[in-house]
Amino acid sequence: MRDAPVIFIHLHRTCSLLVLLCLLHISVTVIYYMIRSELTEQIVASEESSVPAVSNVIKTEQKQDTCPDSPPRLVGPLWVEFSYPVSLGLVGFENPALQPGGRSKPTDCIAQQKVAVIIPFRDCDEPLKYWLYYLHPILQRQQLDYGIYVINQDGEDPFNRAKLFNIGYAEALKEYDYDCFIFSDVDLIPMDDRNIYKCYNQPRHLSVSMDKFGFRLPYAQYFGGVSSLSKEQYLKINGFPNNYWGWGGEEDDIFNRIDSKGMSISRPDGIIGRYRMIHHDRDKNNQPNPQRFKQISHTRQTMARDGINSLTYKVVKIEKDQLFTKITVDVGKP
Ligand code: BGN
Repeated sequence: MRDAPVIFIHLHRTCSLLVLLCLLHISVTVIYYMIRSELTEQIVASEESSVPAVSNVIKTEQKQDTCPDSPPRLVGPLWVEFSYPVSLGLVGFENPALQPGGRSKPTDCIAQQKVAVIIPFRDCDEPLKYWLYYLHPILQRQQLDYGIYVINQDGEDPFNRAKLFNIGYAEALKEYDYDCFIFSDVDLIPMDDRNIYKCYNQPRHLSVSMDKFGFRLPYAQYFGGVSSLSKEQYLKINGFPNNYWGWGGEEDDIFNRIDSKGMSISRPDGIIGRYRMIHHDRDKNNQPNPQRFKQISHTRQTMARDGINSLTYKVVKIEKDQLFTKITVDVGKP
């Protein structure tokens, strides 16, 4: 028992030594990390200060030219058929570079034009799948900076194709500085990728040779199916009419507008301009518009007050799919 204090003193000393060693270790570690973080900050700072020089070099190396008039990857005539099913999943898988909303632009050159493709729509999911399946690869080969806008008419009132085009124009411009607009039916697929979906120095009619018309124009002034107008050409004619409810006549009104402003129609030749139409049930709410004969005879009087300057509508929903932007709209009533 006499030894107990001695043992206690020994223990006390050993513990003190251990505590001291521990403190020493902690201090050394803290100092080490402080010095290390100081050094890292200096390295990062010196790297940051050298960033502009490095990115300048990269920028100079990556300076891109405008894409050529004849895109190099075009293949010409295309095999187009609708006998096998396609899914949106397949289209996404085959077009991995697409950005949300069905956007794409060339990576190796600067696109000549920024193109919004406007598709009027109601209850036609099947044709839309084929349209996306065929058109996305074509538009990418054509080296366009483009986006796809599907404008879906809400409700059961008669279909208003031309007003949906106007809405597509207005909505697309809210998103990007487009300078060219393609107005396309959902069921028309080009059979040749040399039929370039861009704008020309006159309003363009692209679907000149459709299978349903025996691969020829139904009449010389026909402007239906697929067409393109630059922003400038579109504004010159005050956009499209808003009052053609149901089937027929609106493209004749658009032709009259173009004609009355002294512009002409540009077209590809009958081989490059070939199209296949996807067969589908006609919208039950798209009966022939009985007013159309009277309406097209007055285009020149009505066009200044009926068009993009008088457009009213309500957006019901905007959906961003990987392959397209779908905008559901309330277009009002006849
Ligand atoms: C025309 C229609 C177009 C239609 C083409 C092709 C009219 C206006 C009165 C003559 N025009 O006759 O809307 O796209 O046929 O089907 O009906």
